[in-house]
Amino acid sequence: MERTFLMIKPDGVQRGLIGEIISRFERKGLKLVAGKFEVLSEERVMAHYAEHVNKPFFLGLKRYITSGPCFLFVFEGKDIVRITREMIGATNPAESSPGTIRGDYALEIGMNVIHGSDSPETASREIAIHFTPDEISSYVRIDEPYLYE
Ligand code: IDP
Ligand code: MG
Repeated sequence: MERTFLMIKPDGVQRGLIGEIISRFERKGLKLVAGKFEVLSEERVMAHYAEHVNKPFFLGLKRYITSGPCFLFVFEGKDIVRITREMIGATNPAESSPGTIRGDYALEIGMNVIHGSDSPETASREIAIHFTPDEISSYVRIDEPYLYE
């Protein structure tokens, strides 16, 4: 089983979308194994968005992502990084397909509601930035025999 790091950004939290978004992943059959609510520290933002620190949009991104609490969570499942990125949709919500989270709930690239790791390697790195091992639960979902062949 693979894990991925997901985060509902401050716009998603303020707009009351936490439940809607988590439900989509739960209904798909993915397993929620960690979750917490917090305002990201400067240090964690720099680590999380290390690849973007020199981009022209970085200051705006940092201001946005620290403007209020985020909901950080980890889901587990087979091929989960690819599946969750598909469910999230393209980075720019104006171009995300209808039916994806960004396609259904957002309009512009600067406030696109949710973050999801883009590869299994990124997921391991991001989970380690935001969670300690004891914050992640291992358990069997009772419906697993009807989800995985
Ligand atoms: P991703 O979130 O789909 O992986 P990335 O290219 O990794 O997209 O960018 C990280 C985040 O930075 C985006 O989700 C978005 O919030 C923000 N971002 C990316 N490009 C722009 C931009 O051109 N203007 C403003 N914000 C941007
Ligand atoms: Mg990215």
